[in-house]
Amino acid sequence: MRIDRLELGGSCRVMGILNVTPDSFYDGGRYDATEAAIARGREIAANGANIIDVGGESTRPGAPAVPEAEEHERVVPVITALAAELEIPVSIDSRKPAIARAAVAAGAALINDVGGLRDPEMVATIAELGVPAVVMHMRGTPETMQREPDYDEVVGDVKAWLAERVGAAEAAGVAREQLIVDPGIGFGKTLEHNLALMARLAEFRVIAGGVLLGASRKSWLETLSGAAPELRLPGSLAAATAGALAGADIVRVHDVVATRQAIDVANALREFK
Ligand code: HH2
Repeated sequence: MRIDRLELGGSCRVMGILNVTPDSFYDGGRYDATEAAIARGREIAANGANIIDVGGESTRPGAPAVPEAEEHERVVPVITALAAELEIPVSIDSRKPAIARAAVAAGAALINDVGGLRDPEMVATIAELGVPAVVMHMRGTPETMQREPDYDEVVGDVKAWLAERVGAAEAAGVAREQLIVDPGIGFGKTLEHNLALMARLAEFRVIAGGVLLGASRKSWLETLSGAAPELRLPGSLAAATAGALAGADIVRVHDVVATRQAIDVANALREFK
């Protein structure tokens, strides 16, 4: 199974973000032309990423949905080029089963579903293709998720939701080890919710085959320290390092050079006997 190429287990992996969008909250508009995106993908690989996550639809709070044909046009040529050329696996960040399918046909080795496998068609696609997938927790949709998010007990609620999604996927023929769970930092959460999830990240390890943390440059860092997106690298490094020390298998980040060094330190500490 292609999950072998991800080589999960042992050390924490760095997933470099490549948003082929005009409107992503941090890198929107920088790589929305195909050639610029491919060049950025090469750079992410050369900078030491273990995985490249290609997305064609922003999921920032309030973001509108992108039509399928447009998302296809954004991501498929980039994935085709990078998957053919690079040694590291390419991942598709999409909530749409048809995009996930086209991306895998173009060479993607991992499906990153921020919709958390809520679409039965996505579950069927993953079962049929046998590729590993990230199951992320989100409250509502990007358009609605930050409207007064509320939980009984956020860590318990998110763990139960993810376990339920993993169980439903298993019942549809997906292997549990094929799935990587993600608490969805910033997706329908307040600062306190995000901190609780990060502080207790280790508890998510028993749910499926791995854990992913995506905290890079998100707005909780501004709530905590007043920094605008372009000034959030130090906080992002602290979050990635804390995640790796809590046992994250993958950290999803914008800044590969700096995060690579931080995660090398965290991995050395994890492995130190
Ligand atoms: N966060 C974003 C997008 N995809 N996928 C996973 N698994 N986990 C995350 O935390 C996550 C994700 C949002 O970040 P970004 O891609 O930089 O922004 P935008 O959605 O505006 O493109």
